[in-house]
Amino acid sequence: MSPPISVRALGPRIGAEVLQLDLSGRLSAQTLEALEAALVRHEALVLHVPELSPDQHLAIARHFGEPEVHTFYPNLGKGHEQITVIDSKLGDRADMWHHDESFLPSPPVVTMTHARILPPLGGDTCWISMTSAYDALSARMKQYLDGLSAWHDMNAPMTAALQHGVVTHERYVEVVAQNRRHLHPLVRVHPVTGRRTLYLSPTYVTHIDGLAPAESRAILDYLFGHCMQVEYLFKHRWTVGDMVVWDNRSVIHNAILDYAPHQRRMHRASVFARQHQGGATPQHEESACATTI
Ligand SMILES: O=C(O)CCC(=O)C(=O)O
Repeated sequence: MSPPISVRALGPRIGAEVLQLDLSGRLSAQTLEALEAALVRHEALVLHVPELSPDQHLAIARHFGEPEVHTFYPNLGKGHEQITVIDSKLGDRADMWHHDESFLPSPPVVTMTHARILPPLGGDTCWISMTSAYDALSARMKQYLDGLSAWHDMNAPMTAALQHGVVTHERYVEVVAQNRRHLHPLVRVHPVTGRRTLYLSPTYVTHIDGLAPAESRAILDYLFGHCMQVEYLFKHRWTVGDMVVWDNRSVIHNAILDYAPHQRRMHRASVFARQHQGGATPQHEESACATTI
């Protein structure tokens, strides 16, 4: 029997595309499972689906977990609150390295973003494989990180945005009042692959718990620099109708802001793990030092 989808790797560590995905009918359970397997293996998966409707977008999202209403981006409104809109015309952008909403106690496990309006040039998105970055650390550094946790704080980028005049003071106060922050282990275990992955980003992580401030800063700066090596990177140049699905447990991402004054509009859905799914039910033992996501 032929496989339900055909997947072509776009890089040795991260990134793949699905060739010829037919959306004219409902996607079969077999196809969705094959998509999930490809996602877990390649960490970021490009689909070419120009005809994808918001309902189809949500139907695919539901296979991966429980679609969320995003914490701070706007959405499509009544009936489609779980389709988030990131539109430069509305002043929204995502030009920061981050795991999606890592300031939540259980951040989304998978995100899928569909390109609706693109600038003539630019607006590419980049992903970094945090599993590959972890693998490449020295044995001594891995040992040092074991058992350490870091604070992920939604207010950190808001403060920067206020300083750069990107948000109003009213909006800043509204967001900061939510006081969303959470302590996560710096090293986590992927629940499906069992691979260890670094869990930190320069956007949301403020400091490592329990370390002297200068020590925390030095370690974070080393780790951020280490992760930013090009061999862990996958970059996608969008065409309208592309959708990229990424594994928020194992990658960070950044949408390059180089297209002003042109418009860039993306529709996205992200999902929380369901208790009965692989995403939430660890298939691998937790180690004493790293926590399964
Ligand atoms: O606009 C993009 O390409 C990425 C959007 C993003 O960062 C997000 O959905 O969290």
